[in-house]
Amino acid sequence: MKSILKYILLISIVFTACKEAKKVAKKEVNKKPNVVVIYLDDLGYGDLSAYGATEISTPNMDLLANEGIKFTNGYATSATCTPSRYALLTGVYPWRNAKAKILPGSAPLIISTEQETVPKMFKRAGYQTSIVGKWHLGLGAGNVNWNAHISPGPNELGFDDAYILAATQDRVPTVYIDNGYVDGLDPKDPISVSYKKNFEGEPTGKDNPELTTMKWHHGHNNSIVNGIPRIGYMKGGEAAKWSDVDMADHFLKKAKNYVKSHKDKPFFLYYALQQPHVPRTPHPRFVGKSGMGPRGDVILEADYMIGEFMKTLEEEGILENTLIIFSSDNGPVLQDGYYDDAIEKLGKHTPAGKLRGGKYSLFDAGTRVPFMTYWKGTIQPGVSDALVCQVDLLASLADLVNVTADKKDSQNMMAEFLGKSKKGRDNIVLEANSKTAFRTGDWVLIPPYKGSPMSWKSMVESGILDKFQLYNLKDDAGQTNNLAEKNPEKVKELLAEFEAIRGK
Ligand code: NG6
Ligand code: CA
Repeated sequence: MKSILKYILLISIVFTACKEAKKVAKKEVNKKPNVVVIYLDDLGYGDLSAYGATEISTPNMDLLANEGIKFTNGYATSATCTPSRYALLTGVYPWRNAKAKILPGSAPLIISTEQETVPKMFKRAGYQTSIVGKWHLGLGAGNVNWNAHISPGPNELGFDDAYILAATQDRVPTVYIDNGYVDGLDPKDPISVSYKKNFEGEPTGKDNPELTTMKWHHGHNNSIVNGIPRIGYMKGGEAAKWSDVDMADHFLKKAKNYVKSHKDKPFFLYYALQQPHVPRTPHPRFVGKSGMGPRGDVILEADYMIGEFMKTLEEEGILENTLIIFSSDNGPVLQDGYYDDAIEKLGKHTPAGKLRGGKYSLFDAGTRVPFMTYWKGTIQPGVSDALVCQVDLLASLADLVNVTADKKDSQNMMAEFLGKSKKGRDNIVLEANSKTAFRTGDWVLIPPYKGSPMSWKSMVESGILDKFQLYNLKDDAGQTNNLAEKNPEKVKELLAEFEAIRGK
């Protein structure tokens, strides 16, 4: 009898010890949450139903906004892609690097391999790191040989895994790059790329409109791939060329597979979707679904992909241990180089919401973008007016995973991202086409610049005027009331604050 009791006691001790060990292990896991940055391309402040869109429904993005923190003053640093992505990954304002401008597909890497980056920081914290999707920060050191190992690139900047499109969907080379190698390349059919001149005998959008299925409006009249004329010339690589309509599914599959095969250790995944940048090429199952033409359809497509991705996190049992940060690299544009009915079929939809301007613009819609943080079970849903910026990811995430980082312009907004503080940044320098503006509190100062007030080809207001512009966003979110002339003292005060950061 005694020995039976002893036996039971022993079993219960072992059982409790196991339970405790499991608890500790869980805590251990919880200490290091996975981090996923979901980044869209040209998605506007008003493009999500959670941000007020009434003509389009984005349930999966809405879930992140409504069950996480929805930031109403969340910014990209820039009104175009390359500089915003530069800031997101390095924590450095892009106007500090003259090369951080929209890059051709053949441009060399603009981030030094010595520089601090978000993935390097994560690696120091013991994380696995990966990028799936759009890169657009240059590759190689000049004169890239697309038929050999392409380096330096994301792998040399801290990403253990990198499955990318080099630049943009509208730029050559129209192939995926898998850890430095063109995916599916047939060595007997090497790729050549040029942004200067065409390869002999190759058709172009300009000379062979009969071969195109999408018509170019401005630019975009060089090599034709899948019936779509692109920016830049390319020859060869037939078997490696991507299918535009399958791109979203393709990236989703890569992102899902990454999660499935890396879920046992903490990971950082930068999932950079290509929508709704041009060319807008929804998969046939999304065509016509928005009633708004391809731009609306690819927003629905992106929303679906995000939903599927979230399902994977849930199915793999790691949703509650994953912080998701969602944003877009710059504001919206309708006409960006192809005839695709974006304007004609827009109806009552307002991609920029209540904001003025759009992509390329110094006005707020250029840089103020949807910005959400979601962490099931950890972040309490809420709306935050805190001023936060993508450049803050470095310092904030370093704080989350408890390592030091070379922060530069990046500020620790982790408390804001977790909904524990609404303080935010005091100010932020905004950039569009290498011109800068300054927001501090609710004030925005745009210095005088030479140039056209309209980017005519894209029909977006550039925000450029030859005199000072001063707006107070508190009661003028649409930036219609220029207060500069009436408030010279305020202009002076803001300019001094601006120049202290930006230089004269
Ligand atoms: C512009 C392209 C535009 C788009 C943009 C980059 C022309 C006329 N326009 O130069 O279509 O590709 O670059 O967009 O070529 S971004 O979101 O990657 O910054
Ligand atoms: Ca973009």
